Parts: sequence; C-alpha cells; structure tokens
Amino acid sequence: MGERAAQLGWAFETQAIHVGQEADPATGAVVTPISLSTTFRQHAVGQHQGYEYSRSGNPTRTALETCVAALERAGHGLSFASGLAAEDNILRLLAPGGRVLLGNDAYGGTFRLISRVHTALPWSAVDLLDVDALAADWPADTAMVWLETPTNPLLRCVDIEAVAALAHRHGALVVVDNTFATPALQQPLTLGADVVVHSATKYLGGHSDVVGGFVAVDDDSLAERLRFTQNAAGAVPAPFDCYLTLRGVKTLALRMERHCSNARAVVDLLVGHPSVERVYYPQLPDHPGHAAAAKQMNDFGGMVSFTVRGGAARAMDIVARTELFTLAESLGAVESLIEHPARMTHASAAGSPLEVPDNLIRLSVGIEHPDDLVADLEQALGGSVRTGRSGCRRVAAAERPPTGRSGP
Ligand code: P1T
Repeated sequence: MGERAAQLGWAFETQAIHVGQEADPATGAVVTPISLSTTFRQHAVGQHQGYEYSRSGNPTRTALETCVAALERAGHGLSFASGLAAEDNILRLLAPGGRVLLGNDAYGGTFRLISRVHTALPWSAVDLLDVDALAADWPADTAMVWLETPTNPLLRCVDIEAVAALAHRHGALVVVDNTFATPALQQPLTLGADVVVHSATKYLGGHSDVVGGFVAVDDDSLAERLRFTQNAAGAVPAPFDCYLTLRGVKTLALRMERHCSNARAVVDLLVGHPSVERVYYPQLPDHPGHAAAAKQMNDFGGMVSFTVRGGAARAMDIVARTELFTLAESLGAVESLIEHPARMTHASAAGSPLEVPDNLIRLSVGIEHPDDLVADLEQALGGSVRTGRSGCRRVAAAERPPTGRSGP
C-alpha cells in the first residue's frame, strides 16, 4: 500500500512508465516479461502465488491493468480482448429491462452491440449536451447512461460532471467511453463517472498493431462483478497483446501532445477552406460542447471531422485522394488516417438516430510532421488555397489549455 501510495504521487508521465512495471524479481528484467504460461503451479490445492489459470489472471495482464488503472485514477482495471468485449462485459451488469441512455452520436459498433445484441435492454438515443431537457424527460427505467466525449465521429463534448450528477439522482450508472480523450487529457472517474471504458486498440496501444479493450472502476463491488463476468465469459486479451498495449501506454502523454498540436494545424487549414462546409473540433469556440471540453480536458485531442461541399460523392473522392493520410477504419495511432464514417465505421447506424451526415470525413491526425499532413490534405481538397498558413482563423495560442503534466 505504501508503494502504491508513492506511485500515485508521481505525475502521469512517470506513472505511465513505471506503475505495475517494477523490474522482474526473478531476473531483474526492466521490461515486463510476456508470461505465456496458461497455468500456474499450486503448492497445495488453492495455495499459489496469485495466479491459477491465465483466463482468470496473467502477470503481463496485471502489469497493464495496474498501470492504466492508475492513469485513470481508478482502484481497479480490467483489460479485454477488444473494446467491444469490454463494452459487452459492462452491459452484462444490467438486469433485463434496464434502459440504456446512449448519446445520439457514438461509435456505430457500440450502437450495434446495445441495439442488436443486448436486446433485453431497452435503449434511447438522447442529446447528452442538453442536460436540462434530459432532466425534464428522464425515462424512469434508466439503469445506465453511456456516453462518449468527445463523441465518434462528431466530437461533441458532454459535461461529465453534470450528466453524472443527474444520473446519480436517479440511481443510474454512468459509463464514459474515454477512447478519444485518453486519460492523458481527461479522467472521467474524477468527474463522477462510475465506469471508464476504452478501445485500447486506439491511443492506448497507439501503433495500429493490437486490438484491445479496457475497463476502469473505483468501486470494489463493481470491480468484483466485472471480474466475475470476464472470467466466466472469457473475453481476455493475450499476454502479447497486453505487452504491446503497455509498451504503447509508456509514450501516451508525449504522443497526445503531438496529436493535439497536429490537429490544430489541420484545423487551421480546414476552417474557411472553400471545399469545407463545417469543421468539427472541440477547441473551436462554436463547437457543440466546447465549454465542457475546455473545463474537463487538458487539451482537445487528435481527432478532426469535417463536412465537405458537394455531398457524399465529393467526400468519397477526397478520402481516396490523400497520399499520407491512409484511407482506413480505426484511429489513435502514430500514422494519420482518413475515413468516410457513413459508409465505413458508422454504416451500422444508418437509418437510426445515430446516423451521420454522408458528406462527413473523419481524420485521425497522427504524429507525422504537421507540414506534410497539411500539404497532403491541401492537395486532396483540390487546391492551391492555403487558408491556414495565410492566417485564416488560426486558433489563437491564448485559447489553448496547458498541456503536459496532468498529474494527480
Ligand atoms: O474496435 P474495438 O477495440 O472493439 O473498440 C470499439 C470501439 C469502442 N469505442 C469507441 C469510441 C471506438 O471508436 C471503437 C472502435 N472504433 C473504430 C474502429 C473506429 O474506427 O471508429
């Protein structure tokens, strides 16, 4: 406990590199070993060194869970085989008939899981930015509020504190998908959320080479119920995947700084560009939820979305024309990606309240040199127009929140 308390006194960047990652007591190895053993010796029945069978617990997984739990300011962390496996585990906390309030902009796969797999759970898509309207029309059977902030793909920012206060007055659990912000920019448990979930496939892993999920909770009984379900249903990650995710986490804070500053360079280009109809980025003063983002985030993130003039055909043309931004699903890794949500990541939301505009393009801005990223988008948008560099609506430095240390 003393050691843990000391670790929690470290700044975020230090914790990311050291918590749960003490040198291996057997060999002194500085890097957490990949523990491949599926089973562990017992000296007598039930007498073991903390591990019995690798579905129930694994040393490499423990290192990852200990580290990311600390980063999320959580007492408990559980890692999963994917983000959706983590989400599935959380939804299994609910008894049949418990309503899930889902924000009206969210990852299409989350919507599919709630609406088509957990069919015993009624759901409503609601505007979580209008807390007064939600309070006035609160469905009595609500058991859980599920929110992303910033949302995928419109980057709407929800006031976590306000929604948590409302939900808790009605006895509902609050789940925050922190995939887009990461704990480097936002720590939802400190703002009143009950559960944090991640697609670790994204910024936590950070290199597009591992699929994973993560759940962080502070409440002991919630943790116990989640662990029971994870062990009983078995959606655990492989030790190698835990190693890769932990390796990614070590550089999370540094990467996020660069993702954010590169995103600003891209926003500078897009705002006011003649091909662009509207830019979605939480730092823009008129962005939905800008005030909440400014209050609860250390910086505004590496995701940028925009709609283009000329409809879906023009959007599809642009995403096919970038050379540095790779046309691909997923996000949050070192390389920049571009995609067309209506036909790719959010196709499963077509015809639902979560449907996205078909002239929308989503960018996951990587950590390459910003000039190369801006030049690539400029050529893909078809133009010689360099609005950002000519100073059009450059985001003022004074508006930027401090980055860097986001310690305890
Ligand atoms: O892909 P998986 O690790 O199972 O995570 C699902 C998931 C959960 N939450 C959010 C906010 C997500 O964005 C995702 C996955 N999203 C994509 C693959 C994408 O390109 O948007």
